[in-house]
Amino acid sequence: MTSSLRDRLTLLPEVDHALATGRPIVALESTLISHGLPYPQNVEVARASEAAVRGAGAVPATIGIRDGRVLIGLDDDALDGLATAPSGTVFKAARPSLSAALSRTGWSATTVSATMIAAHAAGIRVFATGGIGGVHRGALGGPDAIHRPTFDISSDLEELARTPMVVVCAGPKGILDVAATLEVLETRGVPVVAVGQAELPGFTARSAGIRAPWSVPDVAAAAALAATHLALDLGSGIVICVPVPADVALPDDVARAVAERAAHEADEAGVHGPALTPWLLARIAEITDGASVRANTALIVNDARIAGQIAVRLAQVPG
Ligand code: PSU
Ligand code: MN
Repeated sequence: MTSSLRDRLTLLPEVDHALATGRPIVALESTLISHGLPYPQNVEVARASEAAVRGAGAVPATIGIRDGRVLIGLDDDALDGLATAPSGTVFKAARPSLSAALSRTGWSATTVSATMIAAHAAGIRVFATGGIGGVHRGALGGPDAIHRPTFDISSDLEELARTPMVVVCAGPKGILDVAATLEVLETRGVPVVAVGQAELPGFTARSAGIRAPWSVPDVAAAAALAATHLALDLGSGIVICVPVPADVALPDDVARAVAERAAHEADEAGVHGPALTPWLLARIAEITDGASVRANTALIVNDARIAGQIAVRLAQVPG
């Protein structure tokens, strides 16, 4: 009953074999499947992400929690089970709720923080997601605060500060106070790197309207920087940001305006806590008539592909 995290891992045979033989592996999270996207786009994107990792020459390991076990790699049935579980029955597991997730029966999906914990325990070094969580608008007061500060800052940021892992995303989610999110990451020692552009990628938009702290010209340079970061053993992760594919990107100003509108509506509706991010993503999908979902699915698959390429390069460097 009181097993360690390692004792609770159930590895898919393919992932187990890849770990034993030093093959490149990419962890994928499951909250974007259960809470981030509607059915059937969620299961389609989960499958397409795994295929993109394979296409790059790496092994995918989608991570979820079921009946007290942390599953490192989901087979087809498990992926379907998670994606089609009745809405509201899948628990959202982050660092603070990991013990609760492991104490209940049924499915829990892992957020960026919980996926990093599980992937690190398994020995995986590269992870792909859509957009990391961060400082919500109004968390700190100031011009974006509608009432008093909410202090709603994702546990993703704390995890990035304390778990050495390469996290590939399309930038912090656009629903956030992105500038404040970057400041927290800087304070906590987490490099944030844009690939192929000076501007920070803006999740469903190409640019967040802010210069990225660092940028590198291409994936090879991103992989080299990530290898150096991990080798220094600083303890923290590194965030590699690749822009959403141009053909489905929302215009920068549209993405920003919609995010602001949704944040105001969430405040008026009194939505807060772990429900806030899923609520905002769903509301933005409604407001944009599905355009945000098209961008979100494309960027997730693109991130998985790039993460696969980085994992392949890292596997050539002893870790
Ligand atoms: N990326 C997406 N969609 C998502 C998420 C990421 O494209 O739904 C999830 C991740 O699991 C991330 C979570 O950790 O949103 C952030 O939730 P919160 O703000 O409650 O920490
Ligand atoms: Mn939160």
